[in-house]
Amino acid sequence: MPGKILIIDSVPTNRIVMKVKLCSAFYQVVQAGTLNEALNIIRIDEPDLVVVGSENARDNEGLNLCASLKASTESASIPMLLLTARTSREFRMKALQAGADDVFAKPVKEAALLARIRSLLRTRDVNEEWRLKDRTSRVLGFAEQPISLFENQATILFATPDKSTGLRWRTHIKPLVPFALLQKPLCETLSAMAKIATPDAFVIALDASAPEEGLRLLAEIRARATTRHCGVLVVLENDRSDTLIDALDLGANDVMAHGFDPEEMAVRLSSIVKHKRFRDGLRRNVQEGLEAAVTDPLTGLFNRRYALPHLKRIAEFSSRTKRDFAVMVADLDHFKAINDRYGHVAGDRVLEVLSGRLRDTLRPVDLLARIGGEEFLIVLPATDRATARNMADRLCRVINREPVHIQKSDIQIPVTVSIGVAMASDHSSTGEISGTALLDHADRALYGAKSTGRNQVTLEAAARPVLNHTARGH
Ligand code: GH3
Ligand code: MG
Repeated sequence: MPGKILIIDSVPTNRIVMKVKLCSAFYQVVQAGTLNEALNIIRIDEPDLVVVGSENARDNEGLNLCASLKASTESASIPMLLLTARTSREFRMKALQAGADDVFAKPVKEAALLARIRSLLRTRDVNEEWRLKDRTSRVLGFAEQPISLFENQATILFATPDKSTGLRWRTHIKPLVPFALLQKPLCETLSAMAKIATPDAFVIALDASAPEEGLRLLAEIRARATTRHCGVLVVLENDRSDTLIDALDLGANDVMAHGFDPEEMAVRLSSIVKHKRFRDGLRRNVQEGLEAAVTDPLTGLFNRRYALPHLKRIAEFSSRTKRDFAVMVADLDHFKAINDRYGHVAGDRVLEVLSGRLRDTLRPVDLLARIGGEEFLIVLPATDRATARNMADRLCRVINREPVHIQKSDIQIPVTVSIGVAMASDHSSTGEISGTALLDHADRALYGAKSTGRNQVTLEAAARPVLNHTARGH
């Protein structure tokens, strides 16, 4: 089933006619004759979309129904269409202001109505998907940011066939919306995107005689990664349902079928921007949640959850390319004593500062992760033994180079580190190199470095210290 639609109409025959139309397009249909019946249905089993039908004599009833559904928290986010016998602009404006997503005049053009339903359901699906992901991030304890819809001014770009239309529209819209307004000729809009910040929404004017250019721009906007999430409002100069259907199916968020009208455009644009900003917020939350899931909050380094699969991928890549790589485990020396002597907060600061020193010394391609309290995993891809040894030596030195200064208490804490190193090439004769096995080997080498004095590097194959910074006076 492509979706569930609730028809609300006080006239039973109208409901039946509409039900037949929607069922033939494979929608599941439920019906209500009054607002209360509708709210009961919504409470039990939320529909994906609501179609409100209203008769001439009862048009205000239809408007009130829309307003009541928008006002109820249970139904506020469900898209809503109003079918009416009235065709006046005034009535259309009232319906949009009451919360309807669109208004169709009876007799309804079935294909256009179905295209509008498809478009609204598609948007709703996308919103739901992001809402679900956002909820997951929150349940996991990430992404606590509330969504702010208008933290900075939204930008709208008018793409019109000629400059004068764009100018006229901007002038009329400006007093009605709090947005920054730009304009470009249709044919230059895409090339302009490389030079300007991506707008929140596009308004595309379709030339009645040659709508192809505008439709092509719409398709490009939806295809490109940078503009895919922008809102799009299409303006048709004549009420051509084939063009309207094309625009909706190509991904327009909304279509003005009766040409330019400043008030109507302001209402539709505000709704598009609000929805777009809401989705942006959800997406950002999910992105930040994903980052938080793989990041250690104290040091900002990757955590074990990220590091181990990454190590596995490096091992697989190395097996394929036959290039050696190094796995290191670095562990701070006598860290417990640092905590005991200076306190846990100072200990945390030491971890932060030293993580920064390690990060600044490694190359961007190297992996650095905090895999235990004061234990770090370092992986150097495509690296031979001599280079790995040099790098481990440098890391030892940068940790020991100068004590960590704790500003608050103005104390200096000297710290050293021991590093165990395992080289993939020492194990490649046994076939596939396993990242976790190499990690075990590096751990064993680290044990060697600890047991023979600390503040030094031990290579697994050598199994003895190769550098001793204490002895060298560091
Ligand atoms: P060794 O030289 O043998 O590694 O000795 P060590 O004291 O560093 O090792 P041990 O495993 O005995 O102690 C590690 C200490 O690290 C114990 C724990 O309190 C501390 N630690 C672990 N995680 C954190 C943290 O996030 N912050 C702080 N301040 N201390 C931590
Ligand atoms: Mg330690």
